[in-house]
Amino acid sequence: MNNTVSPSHPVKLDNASLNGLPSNVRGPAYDRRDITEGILHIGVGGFHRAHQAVYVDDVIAETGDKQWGICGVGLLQHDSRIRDALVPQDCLYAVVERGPGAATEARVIGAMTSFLFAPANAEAVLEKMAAADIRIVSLTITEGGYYLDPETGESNLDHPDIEHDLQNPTQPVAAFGYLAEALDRRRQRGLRPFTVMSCDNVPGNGDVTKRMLLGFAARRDPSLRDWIAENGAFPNSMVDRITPATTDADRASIRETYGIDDAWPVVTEPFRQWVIEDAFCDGRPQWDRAGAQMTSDVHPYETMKIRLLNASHSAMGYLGYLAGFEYIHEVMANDLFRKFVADFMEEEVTPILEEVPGIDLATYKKTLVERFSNPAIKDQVSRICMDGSAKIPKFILPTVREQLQRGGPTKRASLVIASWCRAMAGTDDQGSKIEVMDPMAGVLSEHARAAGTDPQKFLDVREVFGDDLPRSEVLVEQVREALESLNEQGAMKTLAKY
Ligand code: CS2
Repeated sequence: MNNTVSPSHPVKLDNASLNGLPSNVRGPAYDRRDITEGILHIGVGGFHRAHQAVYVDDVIAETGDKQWGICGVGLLQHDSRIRDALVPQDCLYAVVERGPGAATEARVIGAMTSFLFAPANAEAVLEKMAAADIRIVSLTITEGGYYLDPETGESNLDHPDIEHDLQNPTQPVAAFGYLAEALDRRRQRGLRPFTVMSCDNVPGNGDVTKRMLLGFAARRDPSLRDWIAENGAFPNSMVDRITPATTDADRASIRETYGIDDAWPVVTEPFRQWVIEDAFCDGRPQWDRAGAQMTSDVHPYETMKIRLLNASHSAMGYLGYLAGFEYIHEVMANDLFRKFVADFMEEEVTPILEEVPGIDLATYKKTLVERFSNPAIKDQVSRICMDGSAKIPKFILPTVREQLQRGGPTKRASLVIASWCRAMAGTDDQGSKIEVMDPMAGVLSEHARAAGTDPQKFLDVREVFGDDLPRSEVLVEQVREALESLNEQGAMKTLAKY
């Protein structure tokens, strides 16, 4: 029965409260008691909970197929926070969609039915992954979780985490250590492998995951590598839904508006998109019944999305940071910024995109501008600017490389690189401190400060720019010009010139 609940007595989310949800909150349209878990997901951040988990929730409701519940897994120490939030509420949580108008929609997602915190019990995670029911292991381990070399796009198997996992197969720290050990257990037990499905914004995310895992497994045992290569599957995918970090203000407003007390709700935009390569080795949910697009070739979709959406985000992020903006929609409300982003997409990115089946690029870009401008989700500039060392090489630099090769325009991308350098030096145009949140913060800040207006020192961070980009005279000159202008005149005046 649905009730209208007073915000002063909010409903604490858990299985028992599902029957008494306030009338303006939609609960799972199925009984979750007999769900079995067929998916194990590593990296239970807001994005996974607003994206894949929502699709699964819809599929279960739509098809009644209950073999694809999700077991969430956290690998990082700070994932104890999400465990402490989710486990007491039976892994239920609210997803609130906020469009640009006043209307918002809240629903409670039931697709995740358990959560395991790996640092406390690696063995439990490995055994769960090795269990016969688990047929898909999906990943949102962030762009940095793949240890990619910026220039070759190949994984770096010499990374200390990978080294650690080779030495300690039953106490891994990286996702790849877990995958390899669990797959080995399955092989020994005569079970099929699970499909490994990456849902990160990494170009060719499935292919990259496959190469990394096979390379890692080969070091453990060549026969394990061959077994995975022959029997496993690694679909590529394009994932999209802008999902800001949840704030205390979100928690409070959800309590107020919907009368539910959720320790960690997710706020997101109404838009969502998922294009998945239909390559699974042991079945999959009918995601197409929930609006996902199954295809044989994800590449054009994913390139379009990463190079337009994510790259524009980085552009707005670093320049916006310098100009003192807090939220992306504020950046977009500024004419100079809006024009800069539109021109960057149009002149520097669009020429290198191939045709994308079923998509009109002009409409796609227009929709992006609308999505970026959505004031209701309050997407944080600081969120966008996190982990640039893993994002810039995937979002911006491939475009730069291609344009340099064909003698095309890279002026605006160079300004983005320069703004990143300025931001990594740690102060904005008003002299306020910028907190650098990046695993490579130390190196980046050091190089950025040493650079001043000499781009070479910053471009020398090989892990980001490779060996090729610092040698491009065109790029070095353009970044130099941009840096000089940013230093002398600040982001706003510089934008006016671009
Ligand atoms: C953002 C993405 O982190 C970032 O820099 O560009 O998180 C973006 O919001 C998502 O990829 C949208 O699908």
